[in-house]
Amino acid sequence: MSTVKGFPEHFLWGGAIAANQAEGAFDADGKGLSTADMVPYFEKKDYVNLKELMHVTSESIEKAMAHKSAAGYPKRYGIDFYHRYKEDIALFAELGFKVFRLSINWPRIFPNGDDAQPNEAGLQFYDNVFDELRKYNIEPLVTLSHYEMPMALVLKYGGWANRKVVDFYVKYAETVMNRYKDKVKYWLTFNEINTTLIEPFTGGGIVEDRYDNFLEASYQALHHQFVASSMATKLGREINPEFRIGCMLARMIHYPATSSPDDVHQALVDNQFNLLHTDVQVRGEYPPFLARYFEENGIHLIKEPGDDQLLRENTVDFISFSYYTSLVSTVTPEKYGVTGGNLYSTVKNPHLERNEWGWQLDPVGLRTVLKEMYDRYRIPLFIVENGLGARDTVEADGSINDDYRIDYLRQHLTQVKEAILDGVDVMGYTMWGAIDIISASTSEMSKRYGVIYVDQDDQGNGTLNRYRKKSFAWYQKVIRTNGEDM
Ligand code: BGP
Repeated sequence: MSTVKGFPEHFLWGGAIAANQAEGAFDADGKGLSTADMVPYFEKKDYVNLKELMHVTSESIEKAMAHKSAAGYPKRYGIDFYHRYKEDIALFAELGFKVFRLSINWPRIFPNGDDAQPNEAGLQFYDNVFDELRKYNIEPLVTLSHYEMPMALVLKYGGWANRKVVDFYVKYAETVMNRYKDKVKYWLTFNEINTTLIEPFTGGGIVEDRYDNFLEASYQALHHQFVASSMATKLGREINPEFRIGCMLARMIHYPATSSPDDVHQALVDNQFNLLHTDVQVRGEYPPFLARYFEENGIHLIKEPGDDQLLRENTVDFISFSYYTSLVSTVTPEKYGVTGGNLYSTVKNPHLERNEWGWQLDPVGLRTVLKEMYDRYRIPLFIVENGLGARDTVEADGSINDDYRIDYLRQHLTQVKEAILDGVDVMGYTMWGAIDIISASTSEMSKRYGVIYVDQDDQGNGTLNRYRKKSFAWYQKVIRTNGEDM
């Protein structure tokens, strides 16, 4: 029984981005449209209270497709990482990154999803990025699908509810895992795979009005993603036994609003629905509670012979997850003025502050999540998203004094260290948005996460120049001292 003193010697410190929020060049060098390219064109979500999650219908897709010809995508050119990656990676190296999380933009490789051959220009771009990272001994941590499935697979096949998409994903995964087998060791199959149930278009490319039972279609899409993830995991191990392949969950821990047994049970239920994804990808089978839920909601999963064996025999090497906030469960939401039950319109936790977008700030929750998940699964854990979205101000002298972000990161990393001292095997930490990028939920620049500022506003005006925030030097010191000096 070893008693560690702090962060392990080879702790993977770094930062994370997603292709669709950073690269830009949404139609350059043969790239096809992704679902993420379309999201900004759907009805604006009120993200302060999030009264309404995004509902995507065939009609809204037609409008979005028509709109796209009218103007540059709100994701515009992201922060033009596509052309500026060398400059950005040099800054990550200056920070001392050991690892850098990014996604491969699936339609940059297979523009229509069902193309017979991959797009060489797309493959070459990521060769260049991985070569640049390795120049500085920075390990790439690659997400195969970060909400970027080819839009053509939605229009032609109906997205992940169609079993055929499993084969297109597996062909894509095999292509890139083979291509980069000597440059990339760490792979994640799907970003926040639980998004498929929360926002089925973003997570699964499925459209509401095409199904009588949309909930059933969402679980069918998720099943196909579990199968595809298992197939990619199996293939990856055959391509290179050195690969370390992980799942990725948006871990949203739920607390009971009161100590009433009903609220405590409701929190358990809400946590079960979040952890069912890691149950399948780590334990290799669906949790038993789902059978009753499926029966009560008319959900009949269509499985192919061998699916259960695939899930059982190809579980992941580690769990990666995003952590931003904790939520509150209660059997009486109306008592707290909460109507329309969805994920974020949760009960306010009286013990926690909220950021401008309504996300509750709960560093201790991260320690709890780490300990609870390690108890449940006993495999290494990797925090691949954690950070504070905020409106940063550039002072007259050019400084950006984001002390609030230093405070947020310090508090959360302090809790990570506590969890490690409590015996949890934590592989690494890639703060979300190492550099300012387009926000996923708002499609704007003003919700900034980075320790590197990018000069661009919500209308796409600006030089795109990069500037070190106050948090840059702080995070550089944390990495240099392996978390000793925070
Ligand atoms: C997660 C996504 C990331 C990132 C993050 C922050 O769900 O995996 O892509 O965007 O949320 O969210 P936002 O950018 O909306 O503040």
